[in-house]
Amino acid sequence: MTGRQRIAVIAGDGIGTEVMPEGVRVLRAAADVFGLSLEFTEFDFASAEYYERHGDMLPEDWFETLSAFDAIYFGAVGWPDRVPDHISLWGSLLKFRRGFDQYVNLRPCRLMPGIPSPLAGREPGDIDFYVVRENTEGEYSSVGGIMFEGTDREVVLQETVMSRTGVDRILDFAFELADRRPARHLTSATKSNGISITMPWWDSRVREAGRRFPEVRLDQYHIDILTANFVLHPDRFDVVVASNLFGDILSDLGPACTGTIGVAPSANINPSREFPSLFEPVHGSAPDIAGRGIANPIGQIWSGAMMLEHLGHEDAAAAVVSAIEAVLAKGARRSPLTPDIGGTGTTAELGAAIAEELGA
Ligand code: GGG
Repeated sequence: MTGRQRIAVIAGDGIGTEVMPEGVRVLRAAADVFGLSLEFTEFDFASAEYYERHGDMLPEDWFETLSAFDAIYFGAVGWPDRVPDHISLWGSLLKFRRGFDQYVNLRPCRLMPGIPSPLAGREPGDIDFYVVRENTEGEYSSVGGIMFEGTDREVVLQETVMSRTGVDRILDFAFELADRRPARHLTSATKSNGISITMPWWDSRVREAGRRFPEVRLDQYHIDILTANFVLHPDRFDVVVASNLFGDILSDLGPACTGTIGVAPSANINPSREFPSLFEPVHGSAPDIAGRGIANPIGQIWSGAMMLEHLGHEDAAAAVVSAIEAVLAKGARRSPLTPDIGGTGTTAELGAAIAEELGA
């Protein structure tokens, strides 16, 4: 038993509000089984509804409020019919990532039992890699502007920002992760022939960092051929590191190769632990299926397992992942799998089956 740990729960928008209760259900079950003291506090901000009421995605004191927590458990944000997408994202999730210096976005990509890969002949174990995405700068910069707006001379400019501190620290994290894994293989994604200043510079920082990790085999790819290789040879990857935009794209493509993005988790980590880290599924709010109770809750639940690990509960985290695998392995005839993975189950039924598998 450790001391009480406080978790801020922000369901957000769309299917975020449907998968989040299942994530919390499984975390409560894990807390019961492993004797953990987890306290959950729900917040309604970072949602279209909050924006419509307050004219902003977050309250003014969001930073002080959330700083008091040990971790943030997040659902999904975005409802383009109600709030322009860039306002919802920049007004919430990107503020958290930057404000809490969560410079690592860690996204595991694993072919799970019971989920047929769209790639022929792949079995669980064949696809098992991490995407390490730089999370605070890069192409997601707010540096730029519009001149002569609304006229036929309109000019639009947005810069990519790469700092030595920002790039070196994400590369170190990726190399350290690769160094701890049996394959000891790191792949770096850029586009250095076309993007001729920032990307060759990233490449040179990768080679420099590589000298500090001589045991790690380093590959450097252009992003275009790398995406082809994700589909053709996903078994060739172990740890993949990329800029903010490229990492975002790769971490949707990777899980798609494993059958569904619905199971993919992510951790937005502040490695210094000065501020809370944030755990969220890779998927967005999917307004097209919101309200139907059919969203896959596994990405949310697996993100909860990553949060448990971050909070020091490795056994509980491993048990949650094993429970997910066990429920999936039974297949759609014996488990209430959601439609994206071939079943007819609901979000709540799948969440309950995983909690039950934990033995709570
Ligand atoms: N749970 C993830 C989520 O809500 N994603 C919305 C989105 O557009 N995210 C972009 C990003 O992760 O940078």
